[in-house]
Amino acid sequence: STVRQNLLDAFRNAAGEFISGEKLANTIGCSRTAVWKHIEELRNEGFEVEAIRKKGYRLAEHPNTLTENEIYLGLQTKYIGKTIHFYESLPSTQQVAKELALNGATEGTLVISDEQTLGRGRLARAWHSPKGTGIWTSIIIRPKIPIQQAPQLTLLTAVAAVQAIEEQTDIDVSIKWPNDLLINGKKVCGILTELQAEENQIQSIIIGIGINVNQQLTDFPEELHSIATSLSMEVNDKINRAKLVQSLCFHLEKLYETYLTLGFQPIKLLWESYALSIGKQITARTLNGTYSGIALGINEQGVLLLETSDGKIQHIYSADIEIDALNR
Ligand code: BTX
Repeated sequence: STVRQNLLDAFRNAAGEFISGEKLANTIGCSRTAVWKHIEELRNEGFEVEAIRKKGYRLAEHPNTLTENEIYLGLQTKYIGKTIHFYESLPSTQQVAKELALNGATEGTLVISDEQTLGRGRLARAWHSPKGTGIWTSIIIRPKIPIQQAPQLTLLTAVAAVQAIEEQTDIDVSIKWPNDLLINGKKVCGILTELQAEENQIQSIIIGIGINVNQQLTDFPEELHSIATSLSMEVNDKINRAKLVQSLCFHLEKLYETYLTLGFQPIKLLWESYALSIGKQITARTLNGTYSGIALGINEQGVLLLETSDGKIQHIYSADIEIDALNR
């Protein structure tokens, strides 16, 4: 609710100092009883709110949980993540975000679930999303760009996710075109972008992001043991998921603003600096066939350019790529 958000804003502005109940009621525009009721709810969620007579209230501790309030409290964005739809469990956040987008949800609306029972990757593949361990989120954006440029948003999101993970963990992450984030060759994050268009006009893009955060090896099904990893497994520590979401929103908004004002070029440069496959011998499996060659880079559209042994340049729009063993 907005009262709740205003309360969190007030605590955030107070930066750990006390605020009187009266002042809270005034800035929020509600009764002191209502303030008290919302503070009780925050306490039930694990926030530690100190109350001292004559001084008022102070937010002392945040819980290390993933809740709407916890995410909102540390958010440093103008619109990405400002509206949060949090769920304990969902089949897939993509589906909910799509429905919200069709019903006019504002740009930056974020859907996040503590668990997905039917998480999806590309081509209807499954995305394993166990409870309480990862970030399973879908974000709605509404860029006024031609449809054929939409894949650029996948690459932009990959850069944002790398920056957020590196900021929160100090781990080096690399990107495998187009949408995989890898740590030491293992997948830690996947991105799925889907768009809704009408008469050749983009209505919305749903950016789906899955980040493996606090899983241990046994949380993954057997078939993922050799290909997947989590941030926690890499740093041997628990990672604060709410902070990571905040950081993701922050970097996503910054890059998106850059993209809208300056175009894809600056994003392309950043993306290439994290990309794993450029200049390497790769194999690309597309729906129309398999191609092998040297990955030259991406073009202005975000399309992968592959030089095959006969010197021809293939444009790869969508594929699974493998970096050939000898030159990893
Ligand atoms: P993708 O098609 O590139 O990758 C899917 C493949 O990745 C699977 O076939 C499997 O081999 C492997 N995989 C499955 N789960 C995991 C995992 N947890 N970690 C590492 N590897 C895995 C990638 O598609 C796009 C994933 C997007 C997920 C987000 S989560 C929020 C949103 N909601 C939703 O349903 N999907 C998106």
